[in-house]
Amino acid sequence: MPETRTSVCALDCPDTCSVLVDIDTSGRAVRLRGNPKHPITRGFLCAKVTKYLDREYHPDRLLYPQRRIGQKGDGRFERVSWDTALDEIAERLSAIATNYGPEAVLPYSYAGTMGLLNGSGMDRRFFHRLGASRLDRTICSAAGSAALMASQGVRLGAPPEQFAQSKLIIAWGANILGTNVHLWPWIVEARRNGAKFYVIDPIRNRTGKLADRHYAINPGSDLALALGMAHVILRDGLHDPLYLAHHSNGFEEFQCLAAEYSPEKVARWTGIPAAGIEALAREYATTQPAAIRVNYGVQRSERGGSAVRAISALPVLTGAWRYAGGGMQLSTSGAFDINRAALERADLQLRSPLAREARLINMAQLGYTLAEVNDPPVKALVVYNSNPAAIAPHQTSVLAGLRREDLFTVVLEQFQTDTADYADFVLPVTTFLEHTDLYLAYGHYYFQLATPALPAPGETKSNVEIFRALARRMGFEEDCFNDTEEDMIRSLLDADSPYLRNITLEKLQAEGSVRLNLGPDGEPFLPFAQGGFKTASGKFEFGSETLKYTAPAESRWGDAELARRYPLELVSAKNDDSMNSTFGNRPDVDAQTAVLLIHPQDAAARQILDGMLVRAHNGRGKCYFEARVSTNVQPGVVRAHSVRWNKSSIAKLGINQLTSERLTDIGGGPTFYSCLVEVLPVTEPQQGHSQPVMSRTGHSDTPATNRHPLS
Ligand SMILES: Nc1nc2c(c(=O)[nH]1)N[C@H]1C(S)=C(S)[C@@H](COP(=O)(O)OP(=O)(O)OC[C@H]3O[C@@H](n4cnc5c(=O)[nH]c(N)nc54)[C@H](O)[C@@H]3O)O[C@H]1N2
Ligand SMILES: Nc1nc2c(c(=O)[nH]1)N[C@H]1C(S)=C(S)[C@@H](COP(=O)(O)OP(=O)(O)OC[C@H]3O[C@@H](n4cnc5c(=O)[nH]c(N)nc54)[C@H](O)[C@@H]3O)O[C@H]1N2
Ligand code: SF4
Ligand SMILES: [Mo]
Repeated sequence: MPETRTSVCALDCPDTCSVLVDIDTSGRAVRLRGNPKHPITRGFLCAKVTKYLDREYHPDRLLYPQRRIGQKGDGRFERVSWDTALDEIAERLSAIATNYGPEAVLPYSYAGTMGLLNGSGMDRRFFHRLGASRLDRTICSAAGSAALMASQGVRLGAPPEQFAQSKLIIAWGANILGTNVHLWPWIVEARRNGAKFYVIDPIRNRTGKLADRHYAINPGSDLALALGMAHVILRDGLHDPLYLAHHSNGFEEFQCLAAEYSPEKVARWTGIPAAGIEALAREYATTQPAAIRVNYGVQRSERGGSAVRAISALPVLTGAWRYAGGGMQLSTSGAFDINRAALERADLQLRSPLAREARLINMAQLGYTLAEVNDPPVKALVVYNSNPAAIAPHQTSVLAGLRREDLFTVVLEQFQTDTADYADFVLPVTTFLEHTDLYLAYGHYYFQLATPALPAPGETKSNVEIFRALARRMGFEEDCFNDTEEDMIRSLLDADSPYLRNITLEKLQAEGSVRLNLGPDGEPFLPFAQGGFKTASGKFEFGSETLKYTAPAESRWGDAELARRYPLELVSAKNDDSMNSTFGNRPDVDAQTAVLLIHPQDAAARQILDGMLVRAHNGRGKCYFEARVSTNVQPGVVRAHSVRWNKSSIAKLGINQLTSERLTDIGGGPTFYSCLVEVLPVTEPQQGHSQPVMSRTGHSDTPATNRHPLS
């Protein structure tokens, strides 16, 4: 009988969709659809996950454990049994822990799956019990999260449904159509009711093109813009004195600070004319309800944390939090107030040979860590839910580290990624359609349970199963290593949180998706309408002492010598049709991520024509692209979509050859979008003189760059 099963999209996306899986009589899935009954998914999926069955049934899926036979990076392996793989891995990890101390083992994972069990469950228990180094998972949202924690004390935001009631919506470094498409229908509804929609983004992307106004801000200057807007609001007395008096701390200092940021001054940093800043600030302050959707694009630059903090001050200044359809959303994840201690069992570190809390290693500095950290050095790396060889900054140093002969590397993967090519063992894992997990969301307030919709192919296992089996091999005897998925869910729900009251495994099993308890039924959830900030003072903290603006050192207004040598700012933002590097094996995605947008003026100055093969380089490395001459970027800014697989790129050089390991102002996040480069045409010597090379990658199905003489 054909049937339809329900699942949850596990990709790192704020929308966390409820997915329907149509299955034919032979048991094969034939279609994925958005669940029409789910209040956020509302019957549609993004284009990339609509096509996910291609990935599910792809002939390149990894199905068996493999052991390396070639050089590191070659990607040559032999098939081995699970017993052989697990025995050998357990033996090597034990030996390394004994010889160097358990902190010589480093887990490396991010949000390849957002599932709590497979993303921060049995894996964490395993590494805590071992006494392994702890990984500081900063690669994405650390700066913005630190900002929200400092100012609001909690990561809560306006619910997406309420955007329909807004009269003014600002997408601030948020490519909503590409990365958060389920918010879009509410924006459409709001606009139908007369709302204005503005976008603040250095790039004119699909979202910017559909806006009433697009402010092409200089990369990394958002802190200045937010202060400039505050300047106008306060100067013109458009603030909400009652809200500020009751619910904020440090307002007087903030007022003094903002006074220094006149629109004229801010215009020079941001590239937005003073009159535009004036108008935007006044309109924002005098329109209620007004909502800001700020996404993580803003915080990937040197002053990114402070930028988010200053932006979060705007709805406090105007009292926008009072209204349904007002306020701000960066993340909603703070409402999923689960019992992390029970899920992750950090206490097991005390039972490890280390007998204390292990050291913390910043994942945004993997290259540095593998080269320099020496107390003890990292001797084993266990990678899952991530592809650091492609996605981590300063790729030359990351790859040098992965190539180290004395580094024992295990990679749990669905596909043979760039990172898997460097593994000593590759272990095949299930997809979200094949395992049980529980999903929180960072763009809405529904908790969702997924049980397997499809059988696990070949010998694939979930992360949970693999770490459970490894724990047994290592002789870890604690009961928690026998926990079933259901046991784990019960323990993480056993939390002292009003948001989780009455949410049980049984309820999740019965309903699939459960709205958190956010207050009385039928009443809008207004997280900060009456204050209720979760800082120590219980008030919004302006933190003015941290908000003085200076341009990012790595920008056209920063280090002058650097900017002279590398005069273009590279923004390597997300690709609409993929998910970081996850779909990098798809030819269409490969072509989309092979392109560099460059403004006609910058192209002309360098004799670059549309379609030409170009090289972007800086002091750290280089990467080749097909040039697309376009006014969707401003002069001085170039844009490439992330993240192409290294192995599909010319000379196997990925975009993160160009990015640095410099960290953000707060939170220790990476600064992917503070990146200066120079771009030049690639010329080939031909019959005595140089000829520019036309790239053929863009529109064909096979990445022609693979065939290029430079590869
Ligand atoms: N289709 C798709 N969806 C995704 C992903 C994907 O790869 N593809 N990745 C997922 C992940 S991991 C994340 S973290 C989220 C991220 O979601 P977003 O934060 O929306 O994505 P980004 O592309 O990083 O940045 C958003 C926008 O910020 C702009 N931007 C860059 N620098 C600046 C700046 O200095 N100031 C301002 N104002 N804007 C700036 C970029 O041009 C981009 O249009 O998306 C998730 N969803
Ligand atoms: N230049 C540049 N670099 C960037 C960014 C950028 O914008 N520009 N964005 C950064 C950001 S925001 C992020 S979040 C990171 C993302 O970087 P990563 O966290 O590495 O994310 P992905 O590239 O999507 O790779 C996730 C991998 O997890 C695997 N996977 C999926 N499900 C499972 C599972 O259940 N088990 C196991 N073991 N594996 C699974 C997938 O097959 C995939 O290869 O990249 C960062 N790097
Ligand atoms: S990637 Fe995002 S929008 Fe696409 S199906 Fe998954 S959760 Fe939904
Ligand atoms: Mo991310």
